[in-house]
Amino acid sequence: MKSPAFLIAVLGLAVGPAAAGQVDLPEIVSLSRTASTAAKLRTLELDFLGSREGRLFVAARPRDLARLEAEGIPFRFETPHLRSSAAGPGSPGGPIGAYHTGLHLERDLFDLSSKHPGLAKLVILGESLERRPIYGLKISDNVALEEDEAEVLILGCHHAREWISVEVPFLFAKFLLESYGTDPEVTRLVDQSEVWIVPLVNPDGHDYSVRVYRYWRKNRRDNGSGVYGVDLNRNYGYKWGVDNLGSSGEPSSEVFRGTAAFSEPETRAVRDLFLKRDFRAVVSYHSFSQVILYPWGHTTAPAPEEPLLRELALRMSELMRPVNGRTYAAGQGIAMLNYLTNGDTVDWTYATAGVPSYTVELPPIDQLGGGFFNAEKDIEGIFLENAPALLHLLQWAVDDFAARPPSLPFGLPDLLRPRLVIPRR
Ligand code: 0X9
Ligand code: CA
Ligand code: ZN
Repeated sequence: MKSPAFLIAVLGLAVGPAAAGQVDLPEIVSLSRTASTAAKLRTLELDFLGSREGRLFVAARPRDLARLEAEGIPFRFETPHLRSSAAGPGSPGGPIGAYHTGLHLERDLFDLSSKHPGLAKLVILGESLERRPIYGLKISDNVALEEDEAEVLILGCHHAREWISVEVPFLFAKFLLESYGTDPEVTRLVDQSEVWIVPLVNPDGHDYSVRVYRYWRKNRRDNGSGVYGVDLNRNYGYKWGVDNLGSSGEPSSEVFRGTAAFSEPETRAVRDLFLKRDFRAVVSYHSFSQVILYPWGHTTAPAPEEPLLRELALRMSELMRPVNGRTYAAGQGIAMLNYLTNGDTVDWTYATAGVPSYTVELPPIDQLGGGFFNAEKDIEGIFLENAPALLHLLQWAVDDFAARPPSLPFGLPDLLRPRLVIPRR
């Protein structure tokens, strides 16, 4: 699990303009975690990846390595060890192996919707800063109709480098569509619900991670002075920027919140979909840590109706464990990850609609387990263990939501639900 040092150390790593045709590729290095290195890390603004067994792991480009040397901080190269499980090029699928690039995802989403015309509808929810479409796939019987059915939202890849978080939502869509008509329970659930799947919320950042800098996290907002990116998981509108612990006002920070809530077109696309629909549950996929997190992220105080949030999360975790023997710990953000987040996705969905909203951090559990690099051969297993959790949440939304309607006891003004028009292709 990530340590409290995360926020301290993630003070930002702006990737400056690469010298003509040359990319400054980072190494993963580890440093011993002492009081003096921790203090120096703050000032060095390194890209902190996680900690384990008294060592801090950072992605360091040559410039950063030189600084570490100048500071006399000893470090150890971990790249060869950690890259052994990296996705490599040349495998079937595309330029990043079994993982989807944005273009491959687009192709596969089109394929899915054209193979299952009555069940799947592909919608452009909005456009990224660099004008890439942000796709949502709606899955339901009579998909062209708006029926009064339980709606569930599944999001992936707010953070560019978390490639596995594209694959789980995509594979879940494929699974629902391919099991329809064969598996009676999936058929029942698809008949009685409308599932919205948005596998790639941050297409610009993802593309940058694929082509230029694997560790890119934010979107590609030009903040001026050669500094790029807003952390999309700090840009939502509930308690946005409420303190400098859960996000940063510093543009070069890896957790830069942007200049205003929903300043980014990518978060606006999710917001507009959410406000237009009537979701009963939300899951937003990230990596890594192997945990199920529920609100609040912005405070250590428990959310209203925490018992329901916890009960569902624990049940999801129980259903996941037998698949591959991996345990996803469940809890409130601060309890699991040891740091606060403000302006994150699920705090906003929970505050806005009062419905169970989860951040699922996919495997591995830590940096030594591979960090943001999941082996291609592990994609399927990670999907397979997440499927029962998603199905359980879908069952709850279909069967149990009405009996236990979550309320909004914390006095938020009931947000207007403007009739937003979803752009069509
Ligand atoms: O910091 C984040 O945005 C998420 N972790 S990640 O390493 N994928 O960046 C965690 C968000 C946790 N959210 C809440 N606790 N509400
Ligand atoms: Ca329907
Ligand atoms: Zn993330």
